Amino acid sequence: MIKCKDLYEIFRRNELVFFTGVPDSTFKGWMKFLNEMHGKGLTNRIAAIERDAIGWAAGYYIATGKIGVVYMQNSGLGNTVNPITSLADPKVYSIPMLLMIGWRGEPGKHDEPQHIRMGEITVPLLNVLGIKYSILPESIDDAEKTIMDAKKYMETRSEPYAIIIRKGILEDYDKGTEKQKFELTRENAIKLIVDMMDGDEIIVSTTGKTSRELFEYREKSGSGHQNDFLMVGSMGLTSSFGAEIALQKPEKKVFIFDGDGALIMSQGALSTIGYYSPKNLYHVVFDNQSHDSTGGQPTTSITLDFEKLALANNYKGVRTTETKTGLLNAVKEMIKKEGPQMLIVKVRKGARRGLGRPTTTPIENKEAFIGFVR
Ligand SMILES: Cc1ncc(C[n+]2csc(CCOP(=O)(O)OP(=O)(O)O)c2C)c(N)n1
Repeated sequence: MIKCKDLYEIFRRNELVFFTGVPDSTFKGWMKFLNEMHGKGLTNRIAAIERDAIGWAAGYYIATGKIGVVYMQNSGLGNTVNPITSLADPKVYSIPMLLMIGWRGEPGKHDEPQHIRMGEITVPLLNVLGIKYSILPESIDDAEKTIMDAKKYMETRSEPYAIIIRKGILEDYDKGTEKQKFELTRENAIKLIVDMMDGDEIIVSTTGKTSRELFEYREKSGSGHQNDFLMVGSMGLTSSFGAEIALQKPEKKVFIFDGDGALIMSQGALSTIGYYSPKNLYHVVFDNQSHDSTGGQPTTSITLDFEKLALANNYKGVRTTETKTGLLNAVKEMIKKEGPQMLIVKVRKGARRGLGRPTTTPIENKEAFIGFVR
């Protein structure tokens, strides 16, 4: 296993000190390290979506002549295909950058359904894109040689290069716990909202622990899963998916359970939602100011005014709360109003230990949900 500090020293010796991307749990220790070291010898530019990270790294190269490192989970590789082929590719601007890709769904290893296809096609996709790659070796000396060779390749050819990171290769760096400023956990907030429903509402819940917590609560309360669509992959798509269901099924109240990271990733969808304005749409954002599901890395939510964002996009109303009583009151008031409405719930980072994963398959989830919705 490679220590974060040792990996950083290799990057530093190779003048690779600019990092940008969207986090992945495959290297969550490394992400934590980058966040802590930001401004102290390296830059960690938090990107909203992987495709933007290609833009940040390209801008960095053009401005400084130095090569940036773009990190991502392989689920985000598809989001980079357009800027890789139309900006970084040697047939266009020929911009070198090092892609650091976490390999979920590696063939032969157990992983969740949403990672299987991308795990299989990660290497073929790099081949199709014409990107040379290596798999990061486990020994530090071999890792150093890989990164040095990658640097040489990028410099001589002025092209992107990819390093694929298997699960368990990088150390799980942890440096103490952080102070928590909010009263509610995301799981508590989910339970409180679900308990206020009368059973006929639809919930579309976002990628990561939100969907896992909702699933477990439904299991525990024995209410079945038919009302819920768990968006286990496709981060950011709960908003468009949920809003279209609301437009097609105006007689049902549709709740979107979103995360700040996922909402930021798909901010454009808010504009479409506001334009078509489904009256029955209630968009709840659990804002823990982080990508909690991949290890709690910061998002840019701290400088984002969600209330202004929603109103600027033509939502009919918006409210923010951070307490239990505030939440109960806000939901009671919100569902009396015409949508689209947004409710921002400020929650603590973190989840319960031992939180499970859905035990039904996505196909079972889809079929039960269709049965309820149609
Ligand atoms: C396109 C894409 N990029 C990255 C990921 C990895 N990923 C899964 S959940 C998650 C964090 C989501 O953060 P947020 O929406 O704020 O919800 P939280 O986990 O904080 O509840 C990330 C980065 C992914 N699934 N898909």
